[in-house]
Amino acid sequence: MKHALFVAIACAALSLSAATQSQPDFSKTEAFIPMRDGIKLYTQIYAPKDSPERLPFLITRTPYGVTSGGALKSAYKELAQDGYIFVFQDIRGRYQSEGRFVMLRRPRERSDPKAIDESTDAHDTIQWLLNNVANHNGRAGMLGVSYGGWLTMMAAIDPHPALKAVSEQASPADMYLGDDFHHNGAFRLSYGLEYAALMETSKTNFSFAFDRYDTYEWYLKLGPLSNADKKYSLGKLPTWAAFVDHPNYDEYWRGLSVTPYLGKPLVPNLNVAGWWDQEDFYGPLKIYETLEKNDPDHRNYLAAGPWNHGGWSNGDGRKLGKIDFGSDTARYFREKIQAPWFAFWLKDRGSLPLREALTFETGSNKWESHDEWPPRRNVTRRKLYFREAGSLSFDSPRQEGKREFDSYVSDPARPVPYRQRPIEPTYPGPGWPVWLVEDQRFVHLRPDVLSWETETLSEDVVVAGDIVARLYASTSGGDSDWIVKLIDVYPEKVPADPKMGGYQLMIASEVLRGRFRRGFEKPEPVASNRVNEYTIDLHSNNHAFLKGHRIMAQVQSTWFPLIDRNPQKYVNNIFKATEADFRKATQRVYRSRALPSHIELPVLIRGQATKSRN
Ligand code: PG9
Repeated sequence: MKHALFVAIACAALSLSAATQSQPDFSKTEAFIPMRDGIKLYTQIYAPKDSPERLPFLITRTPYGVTSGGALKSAYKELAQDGYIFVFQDIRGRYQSEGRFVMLRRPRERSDPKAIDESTDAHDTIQWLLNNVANHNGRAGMLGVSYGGWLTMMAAIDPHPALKAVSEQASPADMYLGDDFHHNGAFRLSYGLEYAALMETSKTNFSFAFDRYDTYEWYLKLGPLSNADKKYSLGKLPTWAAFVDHPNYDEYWRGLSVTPYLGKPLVPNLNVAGWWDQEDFYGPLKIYETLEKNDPDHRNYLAAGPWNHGGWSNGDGRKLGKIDFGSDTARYFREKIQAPWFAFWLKDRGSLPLREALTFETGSNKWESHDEWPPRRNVTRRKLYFREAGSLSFDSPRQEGKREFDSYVSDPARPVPYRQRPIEPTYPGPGWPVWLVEDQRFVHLRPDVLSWETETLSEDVVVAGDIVARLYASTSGGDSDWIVKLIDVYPEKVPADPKMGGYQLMIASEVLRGRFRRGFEKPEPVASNRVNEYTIDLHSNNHAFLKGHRIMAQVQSTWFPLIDRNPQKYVNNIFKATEADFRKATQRVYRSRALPSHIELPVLIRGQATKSRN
């Protein structure tokens, strides 16, 4: 009976090509692994043939369909050379697995012995593998990117005793505060709509059928969000219906957040983040930060590099869009960090590849090792003030009073595009994965985008840690969005690559929906033309603004269709706003002694080594 479900369809050797001779030959087996409630999950198992040693399992669970071992030649190539029994599994309700898919299924009620969740599915899978697969060493590891990273976290919060190491990579932590679906309460329209359609239209991935290439125009023509159901029946997708029914940070969103479940880390965890992750940058940093609060056994680690979403797992990582990092950063991560990480915990081989946190300092383009993240020693917090005549300065404003401001009209009928049009659908790209590194000159000097810029830097300004923007701003409307972008402006002449002259590279960016300035649970109208303080977390970073460059801040109130349009009139639920609710608003950003809008940077004090090379 034990092997009854073990569908030995295959054992067709997955012979890897001559070009990858150092990799073992794998035999592939397919199985439908039974969970505690009887549901069977489709699983592929790749075991190196004739392995002289007993091997650990390395498991990846996915909602996107397992891909017949392709990862062993790409994302997992370095791991495959080390030798593991690789396990790939479709989660409940997706592709070939039975059961019902639930987007980010909440952790179960532990008092209910029959309850299931992604932790129990991971647990039952590991137990089955231990019982049914030969030549294992009794240990398992787990890794995955994004949804796969979240599934990894779910396995790690209530782990099977054999789960000895994990790597959560770009896992979302909170879908309302900072990951795929909202940022600070502002709805990520294009991603939210297209992802809900991708996952909930059928058991396999489904691309929403746009009637045109430029989705900027499609979303604009859609009009108020209520039309999404009226015109396209999107209300039948559970996630879209949840967006509409839960416009504020309520029990629904709190239940989807992983942070409340993160206590003391029970399994060593390598959190991985990309500085330009267009989907889940908040997540891995938040998970690292939360676990770090209670990590007496030192099981929590962080690696962050110059990558977009999952960019470390494929290719060489030398370039992102037009930005060249001078070395193969993704290959470095896979060879020197990820593979040794799992070998250490699962095979007792080698030593730990990082002390605590390893970050790639962009700009200067080098890896830096830290004993803590964000670093506190030899870092000073400095404010870069918005000043008169579009200047940005470490010197605070001189003028008193409330009359010093810069202003623009934000028009929801003509929203600022978040990337250059045409904005083709999110999937399959190619624009979406690289939009965060796009040259911001495409919106610079638009009348509805304000810019402030420093003089040319006479020495490097290196930031390492958390960046925060503080705006003192007013709107003539009853609500509005505030988007702040921190930009590295290249010198006008870049002899090595003339096309990069004057490039405006966004280092950090974020949106805050004004109604949530005092908290996300309870939105509040914004009093028209009254100055409010808006604190906008621009998250962690490690970047060197080099001598000869300039630092720029940009502020705008639309970022479309990344973020849905704020009607700028206060309505209770923006998903139910009507066409007539949308209106122009005059925005003012103040820059006086009394109202000193600024960006606060964690600046490394020069000449003092806070960090050493790994
Ligand atoms: N960013 C994707 C996602 C993860 C979890 C929930 C919703 C979306 C992903 O790349 O998997």
